[in-house]
Amino acid sequence: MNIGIVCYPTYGGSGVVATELGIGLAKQGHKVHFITYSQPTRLDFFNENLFYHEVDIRSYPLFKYPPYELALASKMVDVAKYEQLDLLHVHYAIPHASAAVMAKQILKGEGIEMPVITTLHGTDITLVGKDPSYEPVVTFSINQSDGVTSVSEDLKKDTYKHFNITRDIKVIPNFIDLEKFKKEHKDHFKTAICPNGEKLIVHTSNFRKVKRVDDVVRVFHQIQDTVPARLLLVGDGPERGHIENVCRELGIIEDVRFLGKLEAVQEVLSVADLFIMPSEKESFGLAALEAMACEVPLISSNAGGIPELNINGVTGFNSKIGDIADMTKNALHILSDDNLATFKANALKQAKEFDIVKILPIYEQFYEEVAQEVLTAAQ
Ligand code: GMT
Repeated sequence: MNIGIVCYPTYGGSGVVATELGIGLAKQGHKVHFITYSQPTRLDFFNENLFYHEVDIRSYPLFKYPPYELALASKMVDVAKYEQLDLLHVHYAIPHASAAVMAKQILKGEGIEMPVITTLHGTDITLVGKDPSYEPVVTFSINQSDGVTSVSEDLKKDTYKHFNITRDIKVIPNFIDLEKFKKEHKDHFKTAICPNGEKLIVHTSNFRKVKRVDDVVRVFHQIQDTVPARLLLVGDGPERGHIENVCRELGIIEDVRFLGKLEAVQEVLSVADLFIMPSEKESFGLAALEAMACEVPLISSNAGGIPELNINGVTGFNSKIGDIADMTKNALHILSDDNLATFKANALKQAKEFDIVKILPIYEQFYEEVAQEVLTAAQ
């Protein structure tokens, strides 16, 4: 197929999923056209089936806010027509779904039927989307899409709860490339960070409030009362400065390293003993899946779709949001010499359920079904 993919190209789960999906589809022989405002982060190599179309945003003194959605819709029309797309797949509802619905209408006026699939990723529903400033447009564009997917059962449930949705939502979970995310032998790295055999705890996120990085640091602080440990914080974002202050106040700054936005996060995960994801909201938790693929067990909150990934008592533990005492107790259980190897093995086993090799064909079949339905309805 000839597929147009629209996503946020920067760091972030939805952009990563969209880009890895496009790369996977290209390897299967599909032609994939990314339509975004800058080159997706992981799209930094040549493949004969991958194309990139940059959205051109023209500003004008009259515009206080340049109308990105209009420029995006125009670009979608252009690419759909001239590259003869079979389908547009947009990731993250705002503003991609509404721009796609507009592009679809424009193309229809020119006699071109363009199937539109929208994938809901999380905050486009649970945080931003349900805000009254966006809700009517989000509802409209979900209902006007020809196919809708969500990355977990929980996100699907939330979507039906918060919006007046009149169509089916298919759950297609996040996935992982196990060739890329696997435990590597980086023992020298572990020795450098944990010279006395300390346990290594890792958290990766975009450091937004919703990630509750405070809780990571507080759990780590309490773990240290019993087990010598080090904490690596990967990523960056608005809460970073505040978290540094919390580490200073708790007197643990010497045991915490801020690594910033790392491209090869699997190298760090390869030497980790535990991953902490205490999020307030989390539709799926791709960062946790990446950790599990590198054989790292999980301490998490029970928010959103996390329990669909982290099986309580098997791959790690889920606690109530903000229950630092419970998270600490569970972390110590996992880190004990008797249990760690089993939890690590279970984490990898569960990650294999989300192997891209299993999930990609589900997308391909969904594309075929939706495209066929649109063509049949138009005849
Ligand atoms: O977690 C974020 O803040 C980034 C966000 C995004 O849209 O890029 O991630 C969301 O989509 C990911 C991919 O589907 C999911 O794995 C994350 O759980 C989800 N984040 C939230 O729901 C907070």
